[in-house]
Amino acid sequence: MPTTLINVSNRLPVTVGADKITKSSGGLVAALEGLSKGEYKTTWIGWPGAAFSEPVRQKEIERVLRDEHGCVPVFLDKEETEAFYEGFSNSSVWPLLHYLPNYMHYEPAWWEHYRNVNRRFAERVLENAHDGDLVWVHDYQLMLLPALLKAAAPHLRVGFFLHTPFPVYEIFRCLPHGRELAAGMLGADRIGFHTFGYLRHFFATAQRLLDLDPELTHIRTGGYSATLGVYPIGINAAKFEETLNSPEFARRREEFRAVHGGKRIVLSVERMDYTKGILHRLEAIDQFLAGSNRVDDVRFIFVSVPSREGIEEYQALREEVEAQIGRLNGKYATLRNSPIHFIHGSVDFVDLCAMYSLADVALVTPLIDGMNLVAKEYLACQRDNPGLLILSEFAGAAEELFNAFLVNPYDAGGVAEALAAALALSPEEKRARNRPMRERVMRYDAQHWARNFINDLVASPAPEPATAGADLGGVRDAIVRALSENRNVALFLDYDGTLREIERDPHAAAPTPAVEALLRKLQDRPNADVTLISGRPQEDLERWFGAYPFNLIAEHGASARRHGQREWEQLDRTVSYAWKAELLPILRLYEEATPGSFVEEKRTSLVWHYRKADSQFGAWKARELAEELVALTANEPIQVRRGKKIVEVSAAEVNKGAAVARLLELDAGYGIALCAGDDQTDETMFRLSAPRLLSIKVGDGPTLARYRIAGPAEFRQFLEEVLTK
Ligand code: GDG
Repeated sequence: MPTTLINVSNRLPVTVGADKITKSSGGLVAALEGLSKGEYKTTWIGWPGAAFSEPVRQKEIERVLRDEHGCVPVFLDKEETEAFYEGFSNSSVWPLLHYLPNYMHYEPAWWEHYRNVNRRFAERVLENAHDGDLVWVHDYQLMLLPALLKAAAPHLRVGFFLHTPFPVYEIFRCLPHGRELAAGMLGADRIGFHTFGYLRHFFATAQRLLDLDPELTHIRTGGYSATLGVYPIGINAAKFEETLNSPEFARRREEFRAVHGGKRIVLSVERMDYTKGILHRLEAIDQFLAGSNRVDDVRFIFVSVPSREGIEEYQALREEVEAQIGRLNGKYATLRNSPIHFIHGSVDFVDLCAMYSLADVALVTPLIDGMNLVAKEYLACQRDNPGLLILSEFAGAAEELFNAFLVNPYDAGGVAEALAAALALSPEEKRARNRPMRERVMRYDAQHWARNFINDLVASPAPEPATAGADLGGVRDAIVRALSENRNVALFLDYDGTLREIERDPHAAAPTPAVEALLRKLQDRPNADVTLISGRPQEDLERWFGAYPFNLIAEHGASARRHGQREWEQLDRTVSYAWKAELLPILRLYEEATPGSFVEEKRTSLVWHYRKADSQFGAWKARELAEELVALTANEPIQVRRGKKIVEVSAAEVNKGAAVARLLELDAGYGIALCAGDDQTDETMFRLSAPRLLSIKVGDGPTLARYRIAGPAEFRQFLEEVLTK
């Protein structure tokens, strides 16, 4: 049985018009068409390109799209397309992804629509997806979709590919709701970018904006793990090859050769978009023409496909480009030539290939571009009569197209010089430059790109169980059985991050009503013997939990208060803390050198906190501090620990595990015991090997615990379930 691949993009690969449906021929369509039919059955989910409000018409379109094109439409009305597509996607997200905050606009209502439309897409995917299907989400319009899908169907394999650049954190953070967008992408099992630079920027953004602790290509969050990868998109090589071999192509090329009467042709093809550097290019052309004595021999052809015309910036750009071209043609036209030939529209595919093939130079100078397929397509057409590619060094394609003339599009003089040099290059040299690039472009084509991404998506580690499900069945059954047989169940429960969600400010982490409701159930349940165990001082535990009939263990196991007693017992009477005075000045040095960090002096330990510092800088300094402390205390019974945004130094003999072991010894009559915790200090409990002792890790990260549960909310729910059975 072929695997079903559900491809999700803003636009379907077809456009539904008033009386017919037209197929589009983009690279993505070709890439997916090229996947073997025996291996994959492809369904496409997206917007059909126009608003259809009548239910009867919608039903009919839906049927035809599904039966004849393998497509499932997401219908959007006019208001939605304006707010979701032209608004948030193209006026807020697009400019920022392209480092142009000055072009950014934002309206809260757009964001609401963006969220709703992403939800609508999620519903459509979930209606159509079954276990074992692959879902591949494309681009910046659908950044929330991966996490929405994962939350509803954790076992679905979800991939996300970003076709644009991903900018540095300082730019991305300007985007209102950037945090939600990055978190949305992280719902995917695999996230693909065109270049390593974009991947690196996303990685740093996840670290700094979302406060995550990623490993170079893996980012774990909410029980899931996203793997990042680099997949430079290619062109539909087979279609170009086929067209170059067609008689139609040869005919058109000859026709155009005659039209342009022996002139040198410099070609630019793009959507009319401010990222493509059109005005900067015109400035370079002005400088070139001003310095050239062969103005009549060169013709610049601009194919500018109308794009996003509902957006003000795009209308303004069009006007400015047309005015500028008018000025330049006025300035440089002679009776023999008008140097710039401007087409505001698209040309058909064979014509495009003929022009690519005829052009002496392709001038591709975006200010920034995710990849830029035009550059690759131009090379594909340089088979017999080679021309030269001048390419912006800020296009993703520049990383692969190493033999092109690379230029800085902001440097008009430099681009003008490159133009003059390109026109003067010998055919042999052009051929030599193009050959290895063309080979690469034809070999690593769109099909290769899609296959690579999908193979890696299939090979991504299986999604980790986020919630109990079958995996927690064993521990649940054991507790329920013990309770039903009236045996004691000893519960050793960490507080912060286990029973209750972590707060940035530890003082704000008082028990919530949900936690209190659970604690009351625990206190009322006969045979449940509860110990709350924490790194917090005695006062916190007494204030919040003093009234419950629970054992309390404070300060990571340095002191305990048995249920029914008023006094705290020091478990660390024999431990010396003389080292605190010696190590404190070192921690102070790090406090001083790391803005936002601070030292906390506890009775039993010293803690350097950096959760309010820049997370990358903080993590770097934490590593340095931990190494320094480990080296200094190598021969002493002192433990240095890197926890969540902290480095802590404490006495090695004092830990939660030792305290739990002591209680278990004192009360060996328990039927079953369970310890649960979320961070490294809880690992000392998980390491214990007492009989009938079970362990649950709450949240991400490596652990010795036998079971895992996604977070405090899921853990509370789990306890409620076992207590009420
Ligand atoms: C986004 C990213 C990334 C253009 N004019 C005509 C025409 N085209 C075709 C070209 C090419 C496509 O449109 C443009 O693709 P680009 O890659 O150059 O740019 P974007 O549209 O901005 O695409 C970009 C891409 O996604 C893929 O990931 O490379 O960085 O911004 O295929 O041939 N086709 C025809 N007539 C035209 O007049 N037939």
